[in-house]
Amino acid sequence: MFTKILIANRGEIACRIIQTAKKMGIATVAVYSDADRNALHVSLADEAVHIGPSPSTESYLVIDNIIQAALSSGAQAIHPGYGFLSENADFCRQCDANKLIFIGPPVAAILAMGSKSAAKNIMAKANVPLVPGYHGDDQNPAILRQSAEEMGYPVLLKAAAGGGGKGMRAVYHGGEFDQALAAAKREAKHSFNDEIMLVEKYLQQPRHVEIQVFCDQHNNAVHLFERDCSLQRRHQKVIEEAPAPGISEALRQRMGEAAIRAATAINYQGAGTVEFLLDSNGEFFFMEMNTRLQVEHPVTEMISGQDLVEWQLRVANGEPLPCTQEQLTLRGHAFEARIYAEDPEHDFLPSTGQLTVLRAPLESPHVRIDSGVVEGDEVSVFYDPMIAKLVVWDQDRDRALERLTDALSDYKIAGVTTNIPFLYNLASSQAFRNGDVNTGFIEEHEEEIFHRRQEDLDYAAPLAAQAILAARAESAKDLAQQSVEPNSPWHLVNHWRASDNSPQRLNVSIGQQQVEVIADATELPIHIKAVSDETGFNLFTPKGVFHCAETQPDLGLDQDQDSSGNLTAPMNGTVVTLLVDVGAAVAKGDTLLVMEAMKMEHTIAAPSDGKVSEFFYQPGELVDGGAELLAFDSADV
Ligand code: MV4
Repeated sequence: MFTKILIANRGEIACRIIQTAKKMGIATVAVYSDADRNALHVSLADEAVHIGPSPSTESYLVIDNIIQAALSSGAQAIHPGYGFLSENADFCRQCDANKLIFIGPPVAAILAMGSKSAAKNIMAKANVPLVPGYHGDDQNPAILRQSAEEMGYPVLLKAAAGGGGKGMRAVYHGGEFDQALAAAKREAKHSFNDEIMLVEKYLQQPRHVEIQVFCDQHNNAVHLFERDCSLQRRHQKVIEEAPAPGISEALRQRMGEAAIRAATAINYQGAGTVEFLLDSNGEFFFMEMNTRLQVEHPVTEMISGQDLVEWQLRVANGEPLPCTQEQLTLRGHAFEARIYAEDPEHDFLPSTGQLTVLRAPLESPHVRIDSGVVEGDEVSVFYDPMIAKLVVWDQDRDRALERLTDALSDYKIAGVTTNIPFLYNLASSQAFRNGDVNTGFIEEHEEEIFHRRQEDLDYAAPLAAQAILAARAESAKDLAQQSVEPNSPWHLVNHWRASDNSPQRLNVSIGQQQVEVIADATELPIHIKAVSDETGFNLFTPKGVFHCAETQPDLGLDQDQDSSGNLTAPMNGTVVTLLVDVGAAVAKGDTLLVMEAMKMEHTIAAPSDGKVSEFFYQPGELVDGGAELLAFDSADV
C-alpha cells in the first residue's frame, strides 16, 4: 500500500479522504491556498504545501503546482476528490508522466465520457438503454429538425460538451425549433467552445437515479446500489437518498447490471457513477457517467457498510475489489442534506462571513457529519459555500427521515444565513414523506416549502403564541434558577408549561407576516421545538420551520421594501447571459440577466414593467459585487 498520498482538494472532501488514509496508516499531504492557510484539512493532514493565492484558478486548479507539491513531499499517489481537477484528463496525464498514481480512472475513461454524443455511441454498443434521440455527426439544422419531427415533440436540445443544464433547450413545437437551436448553440459555443448538439425526446419530470459502480484492474466490477438525487434546484443537488424510494429489487438489478455494462465498456477503474433518468413508467435511460467519487457517496456508504475511499485506495494500489457482488448487501435507508451558507429567501444568494456559531448535532451510528469547517472559520467568496453534509441512517425511510428532520432542528449556526429551514421544510413536506420525488419537485411544491399558503400561517400562529408564553414562563424560571448559559443565543423552549393560564392577546411575526393571536398558555406538542436566535425564534413543526418573533402592535413591516428591484451584482462574478434585447418591453419579474458567482447562477429580474436601456456588461465579463449591471426604464415614469 502507499505510504503517503497527496490530497488535491480542500474542505470536507479533503478531510473525508484524510480520515480514511489515517485509518489505513497512510500519511497525508494537504495542499492549500492563501485563504485556506488555517483550514481544517490543513490541520488534519500530516504535512501541507502552499500552492498559491486564494482563487482556485491560481491554486487548486494549477496542475503544475499540485504535481510539484506531490513530488517535493514524496507522495506516491494523488487523490483529486471531486470538482477541481478530478475529471481533468490533462491532470491525469501529468500524474502518469511524473510516475504519480492518479486515484481515479485511466485517462481514456475520462476522455470517453467527455462528449455526450461519443458516450451515447459507446453505450448503444454496450446495450445500455438510451433516451431516444439523435447523436450523429451531421449537424445540419435541417437534419436535427427532421430528427425532432420524427421522434415527436417535446424534444430537448443538449450540448454534446454540456453539463449542469448549460446549452440545454426544451422545444415544444416545430415552430420554435430553429430559434431554440440557434440559442442553444450560441450558449454551448460560449460555455464550451463547442456547438455540437444532440436532440433527445424530452422526458417530463423524470427522476435522477444513479448507480455507484466500482471496477478494479483485474476485470472485476460491482455496483453498490443506487442513489436518488431528484431533489435538485437549478442543477444543484439538495437532498440525496439511498435506496431510491419505490424501486423494486428487479429494477435495481437491471439498472445495476446496465451500469456495470457502461463502466466495463470504457475499461473503467475505481469509483464511478452512472446517471440515469427514470421516467414515470419505470423505464430508465443512460444520462452520463461521472468518473470520480461523488459528493453524495456517504449515503451509499451508510446502506452498504463500505468505506468507498478505502476501496479507491485499494483499487489504485492494484488490489482486487474488497467484495464480490454477492457479498454486498443493502441495509436500511440513508439521506444526505447539503447544508449551505446561502439565503433561500433571496434567490439562494451565497452568504459569506464568519461562522460565529457552528454546533452540529451529535454524531452516532445514525447521524454523520462531513464538514471542512469549524466554529470561527470564514465562509469566503472563493469557494463553494457548503458548510457540511448531514447524513443520517435508519432501518427504513420513515425513520431515517425523522432522523433527518431531528438533526436539522439540532443544527446551530450563526454568522451566516443557511438553507437549514429550507431543507427542513423540504424534508417535512407531505410529498417528500410519500417518496414522491422527481426533478420538478421543488418548483412544484414551492408554496408549501416557502410557507406561502394561508393555511400555513393559520397553523403556525397559535403555536408561535404558545411558544412565546412558554418562553416567558421559562425565562422567569431561568432567572430564578440562573440556569441560562449566559452567552448562548440558543435556548430550547420545547414542552414548557406557562405559569399564567389566562388567554392573552399577542402580536407575532411569522416570516414576513404580522398576525395577532389570542393565546391560551398550554403545553407545546412534543414534536414542536422552538430555538431562539438573535431576532426571534425558529419553530420546528411537523409542517416545516417558521421563523417567529413577538412584535409590537400596529408596527407592520415596511411594505415598500422591494428586494426584487436590485439591478446590481450581488457579489463578484461573471455575467453569463443577457436574456432580453435592449429597448424591448419586459414585464415585472422577467429575468433580464444571468450571472455566475461562487459556482452558482443568479438571476436579475425586472423590478417593474419597462425596458432595459443599456447593459453595462457582456457575457463572459467579470463584475465586481455591487456594480450596476444595467440601466432600466420603468414603464410608469
Ligand atoms: C433530460 C431531461 C429530460 N429529458 N434529458 C439536466 C442536466 C443534464 N445533465 C441532463 N438533464 C436533463 N436531461 C431528457 N431527454 C431532464 C433533465 C433535467 C434534470 C436531470 C437530472 C436532474 C435534474 C434535472 C433538472 C432539470 C432537467
